[in-house]
Amino acid sequence: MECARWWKEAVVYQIYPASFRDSDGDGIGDLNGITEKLDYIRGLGADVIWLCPVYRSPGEDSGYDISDYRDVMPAFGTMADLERLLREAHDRGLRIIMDLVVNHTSDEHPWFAESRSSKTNPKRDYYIWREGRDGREPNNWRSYFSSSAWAYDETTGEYYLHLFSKKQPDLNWKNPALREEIYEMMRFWLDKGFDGFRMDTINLILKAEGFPDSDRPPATDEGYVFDERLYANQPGVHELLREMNERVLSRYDLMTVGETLNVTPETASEYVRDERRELNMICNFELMSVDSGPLWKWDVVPWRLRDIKRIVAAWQTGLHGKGWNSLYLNNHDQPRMVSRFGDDGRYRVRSAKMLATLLHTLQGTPFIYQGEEIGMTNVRFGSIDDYRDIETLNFYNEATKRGAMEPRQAMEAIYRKGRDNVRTPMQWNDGEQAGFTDGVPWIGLNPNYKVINAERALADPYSVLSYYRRLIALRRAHPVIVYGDFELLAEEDESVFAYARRLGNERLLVVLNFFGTPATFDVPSGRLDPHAELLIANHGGDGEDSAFAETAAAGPVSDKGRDAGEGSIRLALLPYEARVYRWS
Ligand code: TEU
Repeated sequence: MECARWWKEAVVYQIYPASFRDSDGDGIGDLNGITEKLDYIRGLGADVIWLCPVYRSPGEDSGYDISDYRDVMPAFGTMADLERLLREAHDRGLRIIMDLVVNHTSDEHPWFAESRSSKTNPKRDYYIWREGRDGREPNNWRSYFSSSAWAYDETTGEYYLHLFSKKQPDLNWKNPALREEIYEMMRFWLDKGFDGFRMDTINLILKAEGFPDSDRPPATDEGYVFDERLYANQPGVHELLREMNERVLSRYDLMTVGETLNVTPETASEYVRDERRELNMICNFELMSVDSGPLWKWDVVPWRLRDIKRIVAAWQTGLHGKGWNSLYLNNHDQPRMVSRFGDDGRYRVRSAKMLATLLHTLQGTPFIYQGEEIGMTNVRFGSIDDYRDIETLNFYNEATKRGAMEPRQAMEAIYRKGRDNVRTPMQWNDGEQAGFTDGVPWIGLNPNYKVINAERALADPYSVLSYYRRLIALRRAHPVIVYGDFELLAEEDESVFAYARRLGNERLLVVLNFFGTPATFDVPSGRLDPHAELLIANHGGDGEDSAFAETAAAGPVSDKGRDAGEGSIRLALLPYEARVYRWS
């Protein structure tokens, strides 16, 4: 049995401040805008907010390039606004975790200004500097945001490492003075009362010893190789996290979530097992790569349900009893879940609810990304000039300049995978600028706000939002959802994802039709009690199959399932239907 912790039972709501709510009409979301909407978040049932970076930043990578860790981005407001947000949140029983971005800073951070000024500056060693090799970069590493991971700096004639953009130099975590500054900065926020951290790319903080070349073939004719084996999970990273835990984290009652790249359930457990004293939970990417080809995420391939099942099951069973995971189907870096894994046309509402059912009936802490709860979708802007995200723009330039892709093809990839899909403004109502701002938004709105918006969702008992509220309430009511074990059923079934959860005598059966065609599912014997209660189902009132919807209302199994012989029960499922049964 897992030991109980508040952060295991919590539901997190992720806010991307620039796109949430603009209170002062400059077109950029802000802190006072978030404060305005706290009742909305509380009303949903969430209990923690993850605030994406709000620190001072030149905005090269939307705040993930920090120039002052102890100050607030002026476009978002002031320190007083942030403190008020925290107070108002706490008054409503909501906690706030901050984004901790300490793999790198902005190149406009004063530490970097000093570091680049001379080879003998005391802060030289806060970053990673190397001499070139034969007039080129020190090695063949490729950055996450295209091209070499090294940039040449004329002042001293050396290169610095940047795993992300050139304006995001990597910090040197081997330097104890640097670590001390970071721990001090963490205490600064925790002493203000913040409730923890989501730690950006935290398992990249040490790089492969000696910075060896990758031996993989280069992806492009530039010759640079993207090789996470050399960037992530390097020896020594656990010692550093234990030091951070000892010096800072363990002194407070916190929630800590490490964004970890290139981990398996096994390597992930090393970050989160209780006795390791490192982090509470991690966030991993395996599910997010099911629709990517081997080269990069822009090489979009269809996902297969069997991969989704295999990955979910591996994480559910692999970490059970060993450590905690976060659950998400989208975030500020990933496309909208309903567009990616569901159907954002005819079955938008039902498929969004089906995916939400998955998210909220697994073991782990669910993370909801703003707008997901009203079923917001990907966007298709007409021109590359409408896009703002650095990763997207770099990809477009690289792919089209090299002639590797036609512009149209590159745009198609962006429509599927680009990060701006989730960065369009939150759709509050069907009025001017969707109620996001009185000014001109910094990035275009998704034109579907007339139909998809929070005001409408709040008024509709059958909306995606109403369904999220019910799911969240179920998590509170039934410990089996949080603490139960997991068994994958009917692994081979090509359209239905089904699993059982169990805690003591309490049982759940979750059945999800993942596609837009009806399906039948024969429940393996013993996995559904004929007197089980239908805890929640996702159809009815969505008008998406009017002929069926009202007749197939909730009720005990015996009303709905037919006996498929030998004691097994056959369920007939509507397109994208989700059902959760419970008994004890
Ligand atoms: O993301 C880490 C990361 O690996 C991303 O580059 C991810 O692979 C990519 O966005 C998928 O498209 C974190 C932050 O979440 C992201 O917003 C930042 O850009 C990045 O770190 C650098 O700080």
